[in-house]
Amino acid sequence: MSTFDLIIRGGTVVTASDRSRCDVGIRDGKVVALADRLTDAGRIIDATGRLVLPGGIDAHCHLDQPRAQGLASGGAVMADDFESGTRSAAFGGTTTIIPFAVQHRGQSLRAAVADYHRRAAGKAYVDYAFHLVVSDPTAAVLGQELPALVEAGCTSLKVYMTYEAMRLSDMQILDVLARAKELGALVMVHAENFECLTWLTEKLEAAGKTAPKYHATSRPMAVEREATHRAITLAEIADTALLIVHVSGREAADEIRRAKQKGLNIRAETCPQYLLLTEADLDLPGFEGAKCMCSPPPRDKASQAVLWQGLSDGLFDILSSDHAPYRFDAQGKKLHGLQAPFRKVANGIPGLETRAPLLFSEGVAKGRIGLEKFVALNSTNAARLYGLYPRKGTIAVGSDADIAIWDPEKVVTIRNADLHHNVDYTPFEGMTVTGWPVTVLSRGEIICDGDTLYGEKGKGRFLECGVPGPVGAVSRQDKSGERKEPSWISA
Ligand code: DUC
Ligand code: ZN
Ligand code: ZN
Repeated sequence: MSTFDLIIRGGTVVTASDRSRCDVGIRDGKVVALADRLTDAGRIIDATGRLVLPGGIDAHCHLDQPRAQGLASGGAVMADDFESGTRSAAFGGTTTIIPFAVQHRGQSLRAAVADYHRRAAGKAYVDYAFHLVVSDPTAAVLGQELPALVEAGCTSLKVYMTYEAMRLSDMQILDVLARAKELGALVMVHAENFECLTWLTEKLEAAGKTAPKYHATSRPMAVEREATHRAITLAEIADTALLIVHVSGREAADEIRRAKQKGLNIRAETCPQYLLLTEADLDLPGFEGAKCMCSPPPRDKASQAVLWQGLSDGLFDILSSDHAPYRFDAQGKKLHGLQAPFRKVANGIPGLETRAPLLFSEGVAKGRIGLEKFVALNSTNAARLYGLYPRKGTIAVGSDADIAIWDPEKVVTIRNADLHHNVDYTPFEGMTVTGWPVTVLSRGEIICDGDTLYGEKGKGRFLECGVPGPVGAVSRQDKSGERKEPSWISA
């Protein structure tokens, strides 16, 4: 028997803190050696001239969520399930995803999670964890269900300040924040002011302004800025951590910077669409602009510059896709027809496969961020944030061998026809990127090589998240009073 199952030879191994030319030895799905020259393996991958990076972690994506009214979807169908979504992720160098188990009002949170486990079972190509969405924080949910789910490894949850069927009042958000603090869970927030955007939407509709471009008009930067400020204030009052997700505008970014400068425990996420698209992309002929409709909407060039600055200087902790797989057909964006007012069009765009290549190309290849920062934003910070580090998010002895081998010079023009999701468009169609992951491993097994899928569906496993980094100071206690570590530490 060989010493290693696999050696990745001669590449440049990059982590969030350093880089070195070395071989990576893998056995039983884990990295077991990093050294100048390793020998004796069942298989050797020549990575000369390549970058050997931790697999990406897309910590914000939506897959196979049940249809419902009063949500971002407007009743549209999600075209990607755990099979097509994780396949697409893998081809883009992402080896862990964290989608959302959504509680609908009146529903038990535990039932929502049980349903989501059923949807994922036997389908995933890469490992996955779940965030929760809490839309009905009853005494039973906060008192019994949430603690049980945190114990079961769902240690992060999202709350909404908008959408009729999802939004919580400030008082409810305070209740959730306070409970999450006790449990050692991390709260994420969708920060848009519901009443302001509803008021603006009604005015626009009364004036007959219902085309996709008015989606952006109905949700100006102030709508996001105010809600971001309020959410930060609520976290300050509850004296706990908060993650602001999908930040789009420079004004919201300013609020986050101020909060961080004050020493508040605020974390932030942005997405490729806010770095690369603007409001003008919603203003295309006919219904085309709906392809770039998401909430919050893309902003302006000045916001893009502020977000890039924030990615490079640590304002933003992670870059996620917010993959929301609505097709451009009658099941998706066109569910209510081509003349549908923007209010009825599904909010969200696909991006699991293009997330990391876009960050690499626009960030590293264009000199906006260094390689180590890319690894941090693409992988390591999400692992730390959500209690998966160092099992995921790095290349170190003992870590899972989730690895993406990148050709930093490969030039790819993004075409939806070449992507592996089940959505019939990409908002990034025709963009040319430099750098692409050419070989991708999940726990030591090659799942993609070039255009070929080698992974087996169903091999991706559910990950129990440990204590999230920002709330790491809080000790989670089990019934015996002992601190509960993430299961993989004791495994
Ligand atoms: N919020 C998300 O996080 N994703 C899609 C749409 C939305 O409103
Ligand atoms: Zn959201
Ligand atoms: Zn989302």
